[in-house]
Amino acid sequence: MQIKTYNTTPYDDQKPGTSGLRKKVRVFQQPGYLENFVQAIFNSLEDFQGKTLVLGGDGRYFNREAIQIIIKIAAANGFGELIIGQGGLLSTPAASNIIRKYQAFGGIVLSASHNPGGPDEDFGIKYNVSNGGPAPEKVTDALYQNTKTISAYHSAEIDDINLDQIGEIDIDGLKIRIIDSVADYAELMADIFDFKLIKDSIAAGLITLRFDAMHAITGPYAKHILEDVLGAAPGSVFNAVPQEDFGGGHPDPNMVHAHELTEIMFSDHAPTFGAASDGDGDRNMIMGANIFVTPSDSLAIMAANARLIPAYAKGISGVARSMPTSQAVDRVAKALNLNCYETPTGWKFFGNLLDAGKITLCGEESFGSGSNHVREKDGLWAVLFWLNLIARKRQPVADIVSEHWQKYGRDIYCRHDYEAVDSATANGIVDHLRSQLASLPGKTWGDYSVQYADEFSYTDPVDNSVSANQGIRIGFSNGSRIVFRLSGTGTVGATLRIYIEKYQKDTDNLHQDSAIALQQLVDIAEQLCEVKKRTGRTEPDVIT
Ligand code: VG1
Ligand code: CO
Repeated sequence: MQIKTYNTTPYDDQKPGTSGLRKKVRVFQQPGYLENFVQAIFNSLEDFQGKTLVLGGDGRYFNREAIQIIIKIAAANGFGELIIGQGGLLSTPAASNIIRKYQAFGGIVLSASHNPGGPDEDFGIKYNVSNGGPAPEKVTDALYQNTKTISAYHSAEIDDINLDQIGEIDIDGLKIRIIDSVADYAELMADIFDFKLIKDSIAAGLITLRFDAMHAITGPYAKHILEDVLGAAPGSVFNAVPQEDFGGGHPDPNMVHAHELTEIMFSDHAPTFGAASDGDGDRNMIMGANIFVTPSDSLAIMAANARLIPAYAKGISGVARSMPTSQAVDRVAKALNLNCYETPTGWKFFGNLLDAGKITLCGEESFGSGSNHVREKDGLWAVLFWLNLIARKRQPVADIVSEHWQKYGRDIYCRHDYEAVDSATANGIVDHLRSQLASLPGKTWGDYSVQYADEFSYTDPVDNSVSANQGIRIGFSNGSRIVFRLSGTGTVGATLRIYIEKYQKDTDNLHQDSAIALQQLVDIAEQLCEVKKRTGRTEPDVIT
């Protein structure tokens, strides 16, 4: 195999964010931009000669071109085998599974997840390590340092690979395997859940369902598992064909962007269960007839009922949630005497806890949950968990949620996002918040008295690494919280996220409207951060 070395100069904007590097497609299309980043990944790794690399993406615009470029750079850098999803497609959880199952050295996942796709939209790339999970910060830091000094990349002089043809090819000792994107993942799901029970419940009409794949990667996975294997009516999975631009929408499974599903679920012909997933298949939204389950509640309910699922029937070792996620799961952990961890935002922080067996389930408020079955969050896994739960409990979603609240109380929750804020203004908001921290404890607004105010810093209990500046937390003596942080996945300006949570244990008041219940805290948040005042905006871009 001929290997060519190309001189290059560094780009100064290749710092990975919450989940890899995300930029506009046109940024990635600059000469050497993707090549630099991929070579920098390999420069920061050791001892991978002859080993296996997994490659796949969510199918968005530029996915195929990027894969051909990466194949050539990986070949030139000495990998011995490349495992690639057919058509260049692998959902994020499926990629994680493939890395683990075939004991690969690592994997490259191409996705900008919930961000829109298309020539003028977003693209992304991230590196996952041998446990199947996103590279931890020490790896992404080394990779970033490399992008700043890179002077050359290597590329093999080989023809483009036919990504659509399943099979194995050998190029001068380099093995390239194109695999079915769905089969291994479907097998894993069948090992975790009681497929027979779910299938019988669907056949008996106890469960009727709609799944919105949002024109994204989960379509083929959901169609195969829910319709072909579990027998859901044809058409139950809709928007099921992955498109390069996700049909022009945001493939983000919340009630704002999955409005088609939301309308169905709040209509009088709603099925018993509804769900959606995101661009790369790691997020999930859970709904029942006339009810939306917040991701934080979903995690808590899964933890409380884990023993009803075959894979977790012997019990779970512990749970973790990202810092802004509501404390609902903490209450379950306390009652069941489970380990409970609060980590920074982003799945990479769960990896060590899962590897060490300290936790079995984990999740984030941003519509992500997962378990030790892979090292990524997993949208369809969460959907199957709920289907298995409904089939076991033989109860509607609304009753399962309501009973949970009766027992543990309810953490009423919402998140307000202010998107594409001028970066200097956003940093000014965070500085302003930071400057108030010392003086906030003891300050009172009506029922809310500040108990603590800090900037979250996390010390990993496994390797003792410290991640500082992970968001501003303001906790009130009645258990309520307001959290502020800047997004690490956006591609335009800055996104300010405000997370608001109120604990309600009075059993007569569990079903109140969350917007009304949280209004006072929303007002306090504005007084503290002044986002409306400083940006001139009157309301958030998205409320979830
Ligand atoms: C967001 C979410 C975070 C999630 C991340 C990646 O990050 O808040 O919880 O892990 O996206 O999810 P940020 O920094 O924008 O808040 V995915 O499904 O976009 O890979
Ligand atoms: Co995602």
